[in-house]
Amino acid sequence: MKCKITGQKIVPFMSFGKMPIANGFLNKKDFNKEFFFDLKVGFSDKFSLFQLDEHPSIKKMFHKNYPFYTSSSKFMIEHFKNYALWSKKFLKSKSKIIELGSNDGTFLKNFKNTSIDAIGFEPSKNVSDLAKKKGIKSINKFFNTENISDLKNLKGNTDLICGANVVCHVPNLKNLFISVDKLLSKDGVFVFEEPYLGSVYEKNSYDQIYDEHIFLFSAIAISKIAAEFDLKLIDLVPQPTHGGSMRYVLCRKISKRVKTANIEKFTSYEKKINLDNSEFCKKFKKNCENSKKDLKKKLLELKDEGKKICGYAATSKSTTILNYCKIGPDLIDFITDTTSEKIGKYSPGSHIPVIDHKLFLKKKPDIAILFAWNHSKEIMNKEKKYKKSGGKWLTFFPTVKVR
Ligand code: JHZ
Repeated sequence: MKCKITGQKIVPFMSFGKMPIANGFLNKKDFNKEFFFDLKVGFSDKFSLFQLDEHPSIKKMFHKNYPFYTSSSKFMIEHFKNYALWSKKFLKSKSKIIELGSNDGTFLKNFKNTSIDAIGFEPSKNVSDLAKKKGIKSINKFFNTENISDLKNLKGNTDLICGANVVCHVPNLKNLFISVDKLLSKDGVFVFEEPYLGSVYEKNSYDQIYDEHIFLFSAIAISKIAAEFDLKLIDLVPQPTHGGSMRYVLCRKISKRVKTANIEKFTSYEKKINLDNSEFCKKFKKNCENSKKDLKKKLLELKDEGKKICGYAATSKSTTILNYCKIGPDLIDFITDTTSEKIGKYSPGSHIPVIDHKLFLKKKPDIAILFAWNHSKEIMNKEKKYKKSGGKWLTFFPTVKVR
């Protein structure tokens, strides 16, 4: 395995086994031609960078029918509204903004009917089209040096380049940072929020590791990467999204913007738990293996007791859990979901039927595994009837619990 930045050799420290595309929901007729790759992870000491070894091509992952809509959660709609409000401190009345991976326009719609000129880059046609329908400028392309070449009026002129859950999806980070450099204004900022390695390690939420998440970042890793591209990390803002994310704020090295105290705070914390070097990897591997054993054991016990078990939300994350723990239709009868592209299909690799969320109560499951555990608050609120009728939730991070 080679570091995706330096090209230097890395020895992978663990494999989660053969994995399909996390969002590759499929029909029965396609089971025998399903794509798999070896989900191995490694750590580059030079950049303190947690990364995948192999991954499918980006075109295989982000295609014309990508089954994830940012607006599928009320919490995320609210989150992006607040993100937009927060980012206004970097903007002037006529500023230009570019969002990377703008999906269905949930973030950019907050700049509609303002004097701000906002454009999104979104490689998946279905979600990009939905944004366009809402009146949002969405370029249906990957964000890279080639695809930004036409944006003459944005060169050196963009005050905010931003994204959420996107930079960790880009294998060619070098090209991404070069593209940012071409577009960013002198005092502009590059802001992105991504699942945080510190949270993944502390909660053992290894389900953040799947094909699309090619990197898991920390403050130390981003500081080092920024320096490589003449940028500096000036602020860190922890976020509750996706089970624990971090918002990184970068600007040009020559900018007069100053670093906040959060840089030192999170850097020291990460050093304390060894996220700056590969020392933590051994413990992380052991934690994943234990978590896998505990979850499998609990499911087998519940099945022996004759319980009807289902999954709640066919998340990308659940693909890692189901395939790594070898959980299939023998243990889980079905998974309910709200996304039309997933309903009626089967879960990647594990081949569990995905059914419409509207059938959740009607099917009367005894146990529902909360795969969208990051949306727990929102889901517990709307599923009070399930609990009242005797249904139980199974959660698995940081430990397996049925309640
Ligand atoms: P959710 C996505 O991951 C994909 P996922 C992506 N690759 C990424 O990086 C991360 O986000 C950060 C369903 N659902 O948000 C709808 C219900 O059924 O945890 C979706 O299928 N009922 C861009 O997929 C799925 O969950 C509900 O009440 O792990 C979304 O899951 C809710 C709230 C969701 O993201």
